[in-house]
Amino acid sequence: MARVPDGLNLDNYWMPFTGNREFRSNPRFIARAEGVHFTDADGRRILDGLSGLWCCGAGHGRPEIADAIARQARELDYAPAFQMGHPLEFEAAARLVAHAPHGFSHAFFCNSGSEAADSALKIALAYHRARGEGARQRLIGRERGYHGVNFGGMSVGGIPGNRKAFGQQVAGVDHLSSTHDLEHNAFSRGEPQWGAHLADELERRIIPLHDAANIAAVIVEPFAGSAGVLLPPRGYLARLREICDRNGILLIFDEVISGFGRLGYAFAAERFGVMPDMITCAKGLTNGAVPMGAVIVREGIYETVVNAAPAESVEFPHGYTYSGHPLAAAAAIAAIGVYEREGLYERARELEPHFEGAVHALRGKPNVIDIRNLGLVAAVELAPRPGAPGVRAKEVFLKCYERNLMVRFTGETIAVSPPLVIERNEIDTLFDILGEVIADVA
Ligand code: PXG
Repeated sequence: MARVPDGLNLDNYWMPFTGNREFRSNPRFIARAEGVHFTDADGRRILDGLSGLWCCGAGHGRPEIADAIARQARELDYAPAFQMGHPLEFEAAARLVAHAPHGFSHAFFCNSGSEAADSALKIALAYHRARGEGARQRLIGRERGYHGVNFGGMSVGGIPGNRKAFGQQVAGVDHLSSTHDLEHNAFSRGEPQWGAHLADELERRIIPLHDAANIAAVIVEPFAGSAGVLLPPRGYLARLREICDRNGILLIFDEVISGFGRLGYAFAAERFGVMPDMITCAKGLTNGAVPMGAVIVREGIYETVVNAAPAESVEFPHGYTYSGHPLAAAAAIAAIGVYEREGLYERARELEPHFEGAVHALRGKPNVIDIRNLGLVAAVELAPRPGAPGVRAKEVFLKCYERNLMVRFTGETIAVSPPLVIERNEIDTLFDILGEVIADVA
């Protein structure tokens, strides 16, 4: 069993999304991180196969980011977020909008991906109301989608385990079907070929049921991350865009995971050549160093909401004490600077073929029923152990950790998405360990 740091009291912390009892029986403590490695409380170096939790694309311990945060903490630790401004939040918004695809104009700041999702949904409702279409209140998500844990995001999300304990959801929500289909798409390299027509369900089932005039927005992840790396079939997102356009429905891409280089571009929207009306992001926005989320809106959305309200009113009564927090703004500016200066998105594109080859080399290992990849994201899906769903993947996760590799498990799937600064030989090490462990766990 790994060491618990001396004298540490484990009695009072209620851990998020964690088996609290299991953790205490087998504690795993991270002490430090640098580059693509963690160091645990025992001094073991552990290869970070998931960029933290999909957030540290530039690698850990970046001095540029740490220095920017430290400088800012000394200069201005906090400024009131409402009715007052500080220069850095405006600068961070300008940098983020410039970093986003052409046609986006404003960024609204919050502190997490969950808050970004709920903020985007509220912007959609306010936007339609400002245009005199206040009946547009229905929100459409997708089965197996994840948009965080707040009530809006949970409701449009489609992971049953995240919803069933909480009963009441936001009303007026419906869900598209998931695009995940092993029968047609198992072992696809890159975007799966089959399934663009699944977008038509919006027009065939959902719009006739609710009436387009009542639908505010469709929110999807360009690829579903938390549910196990479910990739969009080729042409699917473009078709969703067309249907939304024809029906006056806003399209929101939740890019909390797919943003900041995971797919080799600042945002997945660019990679797929499909522009949503809003992009939500978080995680990589500060390289994970300070909590921060954002909603980036297309030209016209801010103007519509703001100009519809009386002069000198608070046009959009929504925001957080820590929206645009000085430390987060400093971290975001520094992180975007690192991504741009070091060309990390191009680097991810260059590494993609090697990464793809390395993960698909695990085909044929015991119980591997699918391997999928795009950008620097990959997943290996395992057959469930009869009578014990999910246990096999969890065992793989725990055994990888014992062998100095951090991956993520979700359901029957192992997800991998290392920092963009990873080297080719480290990619090889990552998949060698994963392959050995999958064989061991059989
Ligand atoms: N949207 C998406 C698409 C996400 O992936 C959130 C919203 C919520 O973000 P916050 O910052 O509120 O946690 C997320 C978060 C995993 C994993 O292993 C994924 C997330 C978080 C933790 C673990 O798949 N995604």
